[in-house]
Amino acid sequence: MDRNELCLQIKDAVNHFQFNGKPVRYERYGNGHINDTFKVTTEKGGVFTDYIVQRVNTDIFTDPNMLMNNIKLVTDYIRGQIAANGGDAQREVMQVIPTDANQLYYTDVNGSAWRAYLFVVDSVCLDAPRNTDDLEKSARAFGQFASTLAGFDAEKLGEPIPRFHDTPNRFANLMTAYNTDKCGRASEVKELIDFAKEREQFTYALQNSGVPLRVTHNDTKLNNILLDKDSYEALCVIDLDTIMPGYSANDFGDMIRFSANTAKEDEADLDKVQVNLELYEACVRGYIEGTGGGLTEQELWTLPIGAKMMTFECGMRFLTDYLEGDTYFRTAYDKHNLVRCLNQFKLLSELEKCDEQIKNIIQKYITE
Ligand code: ADP
Ligand code: GN1
Ligand code: MG
Repeated sequence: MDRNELCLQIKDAVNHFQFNGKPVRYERYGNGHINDTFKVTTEKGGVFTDYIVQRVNTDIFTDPNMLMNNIKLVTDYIRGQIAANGGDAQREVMQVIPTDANQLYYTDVNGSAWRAYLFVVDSVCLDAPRNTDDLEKSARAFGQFASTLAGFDAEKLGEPIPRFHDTPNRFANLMTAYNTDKCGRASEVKELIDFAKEREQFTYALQNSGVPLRVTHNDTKLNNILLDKDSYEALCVIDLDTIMPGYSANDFGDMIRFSANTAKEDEADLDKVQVNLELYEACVRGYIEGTGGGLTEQELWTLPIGAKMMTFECGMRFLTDYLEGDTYFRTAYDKHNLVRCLNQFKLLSELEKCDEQIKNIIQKYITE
């Protein structure tokens, strides 16, 4: 969709929510790869209130009704837990703002689905940790998020993206995209395909590990958590689109993939892509503490598998999207997805080299 069209759509959408006052300002916001996100400010009697308004990517989330139902169920449940523990429900859990027709999302004349959340005041989010403390705190918050949801009945949740972290299936999709070669890009990526094929057996490692399915977030990037703008304490887990049953190793692993990389996930200079073991350990410490003893020992040993799995899977997803014509992830330039894949595959090779050191880190937190 071009910018003008999106502009017209947001102008209309902001008038359809139960906001406090009239919308007076809106701007593009954040660095997500999937939805179109805006910060919207309303005014009533000199009082300004901020909201997040998003055009849901319905090419990816084909059932916005199920999606928003999941989010409402989960956020209501978390709000109940916060109230029981004396927390600040205004800032620690996302709040869905209903539409003027009292629905969880608004469908415009073009069929686009729009939703709104209260903007968590005085919050920021990071695209990279500034230090080990940032990551430890965020990992702890993602761990706490998992333990808060431990009592939530997963049967109530729909599956917004089927087989989201089914890594063997992601491998099969990559092979199909490579063999179909819709955009004539296959010859460019032969080495990357060979790299993936050498690791096909590994894709089954979590499914064969016998660890339990839990209610997981499934997209635990650092920029999916809000921090207090002054103290940088973790406040609120966001981007709840992919909450589904999954493995704790996937949530842990996606944090490592994104945050223990010495470079951003789309850094093109691969020499800069290394594993920062101090950040890795901070993430282990924070996540295990956050889950409050809720993970079995067997699960703890799968955490490093999850780190490699999520890195591998994400690399394969970027490459699949490149081969299919860049229709899934938002890209800023022609070979963006290819660069992202190269980056993730380099990170995977680096993680593989650190297997022994990482084992020692996990051991430390199992015996402590
Ligand atoms: P995407 O699925 O595209 O990643 P997100 O739901 O993660 O979309 O939102 C994109 C960005 O918008 C986040 O990284 C964060 O910066 C910001 N954001 C989202 N929800 C809120 C909120 N309730 N309060 C403040 N900022 C938010
Ligand atoms: C997407 O939505 P966002 O930007 O937080 C993607 C994740 C990927 C990530 C890679 C629904 O996350 O699965 O790991 O990009 N989300 C979806 O940066 O596919
Ligand atoms: Mg996001």
